[in-house]
Amino acid sequence: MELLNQISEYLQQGDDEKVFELTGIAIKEGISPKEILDDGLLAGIGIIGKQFKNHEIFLPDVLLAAKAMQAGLNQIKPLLERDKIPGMGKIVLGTVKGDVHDIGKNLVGIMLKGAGYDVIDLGKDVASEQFVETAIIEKANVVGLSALLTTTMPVMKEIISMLKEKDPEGNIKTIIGGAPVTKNIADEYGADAYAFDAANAIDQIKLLI
Ligand code: B1M
Repeated sequence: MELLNQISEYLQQGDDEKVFELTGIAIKEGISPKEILDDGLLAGIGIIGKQFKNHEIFLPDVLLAAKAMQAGLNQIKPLLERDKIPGMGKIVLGTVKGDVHDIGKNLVGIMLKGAGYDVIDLGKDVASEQFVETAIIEKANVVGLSALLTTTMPVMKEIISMLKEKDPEGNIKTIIGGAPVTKNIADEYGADAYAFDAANAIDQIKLLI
């Protein structure tokens, strides 16, 4: 669809104002938030990822595209969250220490809130101790960890081990995700679950609680 292609194009150009405007128009035209997300925003950031990998663009381009992605996400966020049914469980969520990638984590948070979960989002570049302390103090059901770098992925293992020490009964479950993470890695790190995307995170958390 032309409008969604335009959203993807402007996102790749890093034009956050245009992405914000066109996402608003798409909503008014009745295009579903899922379509806007998949065929507009995620399509655009996916191309940016490939170009960056192939050294066709540079980090500042990726930063601008990420800002534009966030502008679009902000528009569809209320729609993704609107069917909230409270009381499903409490999730402590964040991107691990050393990692500032938060778009995927934010998406997981938005979808979880929309599915009725109480989400405590600690943000990005979060100290391992903060995940563990918050989970214990808040009596969380699940700790959700995101990592986008192969170098920060092992931090998730550290957090899972710390949590197992503080909560030997295993009342607090763990779920991990992010582009380099796989089911095998989740098993190796001792995580209770792995999710490949935001929708799958909800399915997995439903099984955990
Ligand atoms: Co960076 N970056 N980046 N980056 N960046 C990647 C991840 C990279 C794959 C690009 C590439 O080379 N192709 C590469 C990592 C290579 C590797 O480790 N193997 C990379 C690199 C190298 C870097 C820097 C080191 C670059 C540099 O400085 N030289 C640097 C690191 C900074 C740091 O963290 N310390 C860096 C910086 C940045 C920006 C700041 C410019 C920006 C991030 C802005 C932000 O997030 N606010 C950025 C971006 C945007 C990307 C790409 C292009 C896009 C990531 C993204 O947002 N995708 C990315 C390339 C790529 O992934 N294709 C890349 C969209 C998002 C919706 O998907 O995050 O995968 P994703 O989340 C998905 C699933 O993974 C899953 O659900 C989400 C939704 O479906 N998921 C979970 C995620 N978390 C989950 C948690 C769960 C469950 C599911 O449970 C709790």
